[in-house]
Amino acid sequence: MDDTQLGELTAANPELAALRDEALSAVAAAVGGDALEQVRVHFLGRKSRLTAILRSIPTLPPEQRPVVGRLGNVVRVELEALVEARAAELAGASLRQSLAGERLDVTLPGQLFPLGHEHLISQTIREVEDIFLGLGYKVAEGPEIETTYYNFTALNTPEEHPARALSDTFYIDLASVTGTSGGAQGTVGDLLLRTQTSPVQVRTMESREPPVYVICPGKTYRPDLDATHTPMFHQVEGLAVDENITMADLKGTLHYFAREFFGADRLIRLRPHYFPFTEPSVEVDVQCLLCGGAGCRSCKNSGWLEILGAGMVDPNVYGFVGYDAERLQGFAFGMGVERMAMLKHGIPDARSLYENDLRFLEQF
Ligand code: 2NM
Repeated sequence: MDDTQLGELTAANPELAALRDEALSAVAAAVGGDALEQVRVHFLGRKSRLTAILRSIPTLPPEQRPVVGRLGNVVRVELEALVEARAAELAGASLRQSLAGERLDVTLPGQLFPLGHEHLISQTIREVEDIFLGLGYKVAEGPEIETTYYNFTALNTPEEHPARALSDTFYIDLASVTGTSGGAQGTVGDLLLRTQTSPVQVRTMESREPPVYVICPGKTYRPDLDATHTPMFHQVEGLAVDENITMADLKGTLHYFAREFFGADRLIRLRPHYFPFTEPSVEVDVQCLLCGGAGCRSCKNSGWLEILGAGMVDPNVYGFVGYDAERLQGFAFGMGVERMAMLKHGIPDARSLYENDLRFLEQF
């Protein structure tokens, strides 16, 4: 409302002019949404004096009616706009206030969580994998619950072999698991926790054509518990099947591995041994890591430490997987990961690997 209109209004209806003045101050003075709403109802509501004045126009002297009617509406529209503007102003202020109060300093240092790392056994598996991946081998994995066929039979291990004995193998009693005698799911004694990872190699040969170069890392299970045995342990087994593979390839591969894993200049030696799945079979020793071959307590004065078993795959195994034993030769080897880690790091008791004592595990 400009000054001319205000003069006109004051002359025509001083009460309305005073009311406008009062409302302007009240709106400006309102702090907070609730207070502003009270002001709005008081000056613009159905029971307000402004509404009463506008309603009473018909009773006014005729010459006042158009002026009060016109200027009364100007006042109403003016006040409504003012209330709205003040509401926006108050909302902005309250937002600014809460933003200031709740401000986060994102540059403060965070809460530090102690960083973990891979278990020594996982690290060791990785190390062995890396060495063979560098030679072109692939990594293969398979089930930890196996059948006697894959764990023993297809590995040329006869029914009466002592490795199959109850005392050397965790058999799974299906009756105790399913409440039945097995039935279609197999007879009790057919399932076991694999005692080696070689069943993975049998499965690999079943599903792939040669040449095959794989290593099979994973958990294995045998009922032993002492300073050098835990009932769950890890193996990495390797298998190479191709044409024209000889024992010289096996020796060269394992010598390379021993130097990569234990350090340059390490010598290895092969001693005759027996495994059902390889013929001939050998056990492989590495020069003692402590005395270098001179003889000490660690190597029981022999100068050598046994690290793995190996051999040329028995042709009977090829018969089980449908490979041509006349055309193909191959070698296989298997190592205990716990044993490798213990030798490399001078760990006297395998059980300490699985006691979850961080004072021990954090050393590696
Ligand atoms: C060993 C020692 C010697 C072996 C044999 C095979 C397969 F599947 F080719 F017959 N896999 N692993 C093997 C051979 C494992 O572990 C001490």
